[in-house]
Amino acid sequence: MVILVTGASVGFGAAIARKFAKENHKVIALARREDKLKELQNELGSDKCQIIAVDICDTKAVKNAIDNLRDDFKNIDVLVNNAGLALGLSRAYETDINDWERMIEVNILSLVRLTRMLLPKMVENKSGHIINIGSIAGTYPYPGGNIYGATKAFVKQFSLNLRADLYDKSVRVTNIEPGLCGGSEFSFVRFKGDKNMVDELYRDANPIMPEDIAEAVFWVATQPKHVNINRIEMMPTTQASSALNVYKHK
Ligand code: 8X3
Repeated sequence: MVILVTGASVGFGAAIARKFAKENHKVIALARREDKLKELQNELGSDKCQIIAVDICDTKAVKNAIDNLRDDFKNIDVLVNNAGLALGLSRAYETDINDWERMIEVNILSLVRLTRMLLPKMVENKSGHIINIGSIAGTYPYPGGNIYGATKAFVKQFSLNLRADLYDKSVRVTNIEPGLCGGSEFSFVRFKGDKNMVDELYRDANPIMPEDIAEAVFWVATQPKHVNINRIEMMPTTQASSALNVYKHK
């Protein structure tokens, strides 16, 4: 198979790229940071890994790179929409509107554009798989999850609606919904580089790891063709959805 993974320079994306390459599939690794992508390519080998160093939000550059892929990488079987981010954990009335817009731009707009770009060929080939990396935040609300959770709820519903359009086209769609995950830059980005907050969050939490996500992605992609896994929701054993809050007026 040929797999295109976005946000592939570190974390989930790099783990997914490693897993598929290890299982002898070809990986197109897309991300902004060329140095990180080159390291990954050196590790996996250029016969197994092609890199696209672009900003996922630059649709023209993404399209241009995809149109110019090496012949043996041209036929993309699986798109893993992994690129995404959370910015801040402030209450909705205090948050920075630019953070909200950025999350909508990356988590929704860039995902939608790339999916729309690749879908026609999958439909024409009567084969393909869109694997979205959603989040438990798309199902369970929590304070400060506001727009991040809403973007992931979008991704969940978009995945289900894609299924409705593709059930007769042999193209599969899956939403993988992880909870607290370590070993990635996710929380570092969310807390804007505040290492103490990151350390505090993960201390003694035994979170799931990028390799756990990669296993789930690989599993859904390698099910028999007649099987579509709609959703996988995964949390560390130490995490659960929170109790409902009741504020008591004094
Ligand atoms: C991130 C998972 O638990 O931080 O998608 O909301 S969580």
